[in-house]
Amino acid sequence: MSPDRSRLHIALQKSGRLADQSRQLLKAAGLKLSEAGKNHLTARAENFPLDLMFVRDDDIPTFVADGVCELGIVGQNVLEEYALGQQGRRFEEVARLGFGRCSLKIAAPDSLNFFNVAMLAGQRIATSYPHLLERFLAERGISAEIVTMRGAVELAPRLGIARFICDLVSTGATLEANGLAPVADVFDSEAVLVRTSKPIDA
Ligand code: PRT
Ligand code: ZN
Repeated sequence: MSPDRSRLHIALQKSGRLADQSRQLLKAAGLKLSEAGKNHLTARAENFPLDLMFVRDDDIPTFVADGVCELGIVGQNVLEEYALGQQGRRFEEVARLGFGRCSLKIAAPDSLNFFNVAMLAGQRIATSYPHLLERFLAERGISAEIVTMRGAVELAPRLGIARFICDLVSTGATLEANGLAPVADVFDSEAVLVRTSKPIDA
């Protein structure tokens, strides 16, 4: 199904850390949004030819890269991980939005007194961002085993799955609660507005 090209389509996170601020941003820009109920996957702007699509943040790069949505609001971490996995990007960053700030960091058990990135060689590192981690390691000539987990990455050391983790951090409270401490920065991120660079057929 190809979208109605007389209207713009923007992909937003349905629920989660970016959802409220993404909608607030559109409202602050003067758009009147028809109130979407909790289970609605789309909404319309009443005063501008714009449709909103509420999806999981992980799906936003695909929607925008494929041109299903001309625009999207998503974290740079999700975009970059997607681009590295696809060996290319079909979207352009239009603006940094100043919210959703976080940093992808490597963390180690807080009992570790000394850390140097070379210590990652030959170790297992659990992450939901295997491509970003792989690039970080490759740039430093380090060979390590990446264990991909969809969530609960902080539990990996305690479960004996991996000694190190690579996960998003904002306040650091989750790491601390799990006896972990940040030791290296892999990627800094914030929410961005992206547009497709796929040619749109009329
Ligand atoms: O359901 P859906 O797939 O859409 O959502 P999600 O669960 O995948 O993502 P969500 O809503 O958790 O995060 C959406 C985006 O918010 C991320 O892709 C980041 O760009 C951004 N963001 C900002 C964060 C954080 N801060 C953050 N702290 N995403 C996740 N976290 C997690 C982190 O993974 C860890 O578990 O929060 C925990 C750590 O928080 P602190 O404050 O204890 O350090
Ligand atoms: Zn997600």
